[in-house]
Amino acid sequence: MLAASAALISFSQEAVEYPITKAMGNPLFVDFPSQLYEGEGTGPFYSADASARVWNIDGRDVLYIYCSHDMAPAKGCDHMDRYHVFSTEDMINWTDHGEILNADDVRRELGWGCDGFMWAPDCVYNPADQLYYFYFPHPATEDWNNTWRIGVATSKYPDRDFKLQGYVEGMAKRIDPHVFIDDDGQPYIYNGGGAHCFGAKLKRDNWMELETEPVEMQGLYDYHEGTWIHKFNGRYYMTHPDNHSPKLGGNKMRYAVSDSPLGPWEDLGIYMDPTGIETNHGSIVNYKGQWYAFYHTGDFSGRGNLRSVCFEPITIRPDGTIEKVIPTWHRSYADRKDMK
Ligand code: FUB
Repeated sequence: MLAASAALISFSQEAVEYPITKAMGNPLFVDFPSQLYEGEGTGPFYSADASARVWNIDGRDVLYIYCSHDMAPAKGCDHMDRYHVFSTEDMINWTDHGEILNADDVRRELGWGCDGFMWAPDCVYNPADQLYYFYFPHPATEDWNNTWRIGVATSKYPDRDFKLQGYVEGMAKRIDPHVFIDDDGQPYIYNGGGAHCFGAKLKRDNWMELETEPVEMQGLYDYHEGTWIHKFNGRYYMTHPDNHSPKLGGNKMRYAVSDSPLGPWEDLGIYMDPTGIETNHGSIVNYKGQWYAFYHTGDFSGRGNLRSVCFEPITIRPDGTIEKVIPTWHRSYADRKDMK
């Protein structure tokens, strides 16, 4: 039923000019057009795995979303073959800056890769060389489950002109790269999946090379994938989806704290209830003084593999605990005019 409602949204079949800006609420980005997977025409833009980053651009704080792109028709997560970048300055008007990278680019320019499988990415800014580093998980061959690499592309801009550089050698063959830069400028890189999470230092003068061997993070509870680190009052917070069963609503989002970016971690429990689909994956960011949790749902499509990024304002209490978030996915669905 939900999928049929979503299909009522129609888009122009003409070539799309980027950037495009539209006012929207949860679920985000579905009002933007998306190409179909190996098909003619366009449909709603489905997105997942949001990495939210705030950068000062020409004196203005701008929030960027680097996320993966669920392509319709979906076949599991196999067809996710490209990335777009989004931004906002008011959490209402969102800009789609267009595609920055796809799986064909990786195969053509780096000589490895496979169709699809451009999964949860991240992006950070290196002030030393004034480049944005875009990290993405992608298999080296069609044997996708055993050959994951963490690819890297860089750009002078946060939203365009990314050039593929290679991959981070020595990482675990797992997904969902995340880079955290500590206050002293030291970058750390994480990835994980299949209940294991790894972290390592990147070289300060080369953000594509490891300074230390990846070590498995200790003390996490029911870790699934989707590592995200933020710092609050001098402590390190890791948020991640757990393994909560899809039959019971899907992944919950948990958090753990540490006095070190590489743990050991102390689990502090759940900060977000399931969103009704198998996976969740998100990020936590402070924008203009307000903390936000980004996550994804399948509420617009009714399909677990045609997801939509959403966000909720959250409260981190003075004692460092996070007030539990009830995702507004039911309300956002009911509120949509085109669903009535
Ligand atoms: O989007 C593809 C995969 O699904 C991501 O890499 C995981 O975190 C899960 O959200």
